[in-house]
Amino acid sequence: MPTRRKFITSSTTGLALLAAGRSLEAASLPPAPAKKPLVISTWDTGLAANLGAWKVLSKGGRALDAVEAGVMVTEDSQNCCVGLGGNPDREGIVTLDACIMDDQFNCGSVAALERIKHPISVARRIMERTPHVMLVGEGAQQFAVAQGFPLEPQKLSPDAEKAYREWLKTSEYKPVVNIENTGNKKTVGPVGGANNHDTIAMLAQDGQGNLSGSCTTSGMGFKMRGRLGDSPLIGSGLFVDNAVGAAAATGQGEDVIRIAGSHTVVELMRQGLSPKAACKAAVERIAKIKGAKARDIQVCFIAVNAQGQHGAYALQKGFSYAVCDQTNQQQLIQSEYLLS
Ligand code: SD4
Repeated sequence: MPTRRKFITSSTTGLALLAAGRSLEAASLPPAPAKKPLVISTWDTGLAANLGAWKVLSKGGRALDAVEAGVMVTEDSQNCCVGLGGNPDREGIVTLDACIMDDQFNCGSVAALERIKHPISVARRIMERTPHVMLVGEGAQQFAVAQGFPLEPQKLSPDAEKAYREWLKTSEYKPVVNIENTGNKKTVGPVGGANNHDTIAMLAQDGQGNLSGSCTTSGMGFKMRGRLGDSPLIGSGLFVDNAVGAAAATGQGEDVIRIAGSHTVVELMRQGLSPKAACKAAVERIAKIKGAKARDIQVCFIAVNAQGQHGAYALQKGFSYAVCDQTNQQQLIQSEYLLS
């Protein structure tokens, strides 16, 4: 039987790719012993984001600060994935959702936020400076401005502008799974689907063993105005219980919400499942609900338990998650998946 080691290749830049896939026995071996601190995040965009988080963690910083700093890297990038560079809704307006949760059940969330560059930081301010967990729309923007966040121009990035114009030709909404692995342009599908997965979710454990998580998104491209997915919803897009573990989701938000996905993964870890097994059980639950329609969507979970073991599982092929710890600062792991 092949060993786990044989499936790990390292480049000179230190990038290690663990090819997993359902068929590879190696990927079902127990995870390596925990190495604190640790940060994991969704898709290959997570590689750069993890380095942002690592700057905090490697200096002994808090997981909470790390998960904010990490996803800010992605929010800053003007690609079509996350933040103001993301794809707009069907009215042509970019609306952003984000949430953050620490090791003490403190959480903050912002949804349908317009013209603010760092929704994750607004979510954190809501958590720390208001009696509320969630602010949406105009009120969220007012709060952000009052807190000193600059109001950015209402303008689409060149990529989003192009994609939106293309989409307007048909106005058809056809999500295509797995398009956010930016390194693989071949996975980009037709207009109206190609840019429908637009999220980064991140989980970190700091040197003290405390967990935190963050999630930020422009939501699904060309969504109905006012549509929210799982990403700003504590319990769906993200959940952290420091005594048990943390989980986060990406993919078709509606189906993650249906099972309160991230909370479900954490509760399954509480029952003794490994992070990967818990993610798999949650994916299976969605697959069962969806029946034949499961083939039309993608959902993926990542998880870390209190012992610092991590894992992930996806409904369909193509999901990867990035891991950064003391030994591998840039590791991209291809997730196992349910449907072959
Ligand atoms: C949403 N879960 O808005 C998000 C989309 C996503 O990668 O994850 N994109 O439903």
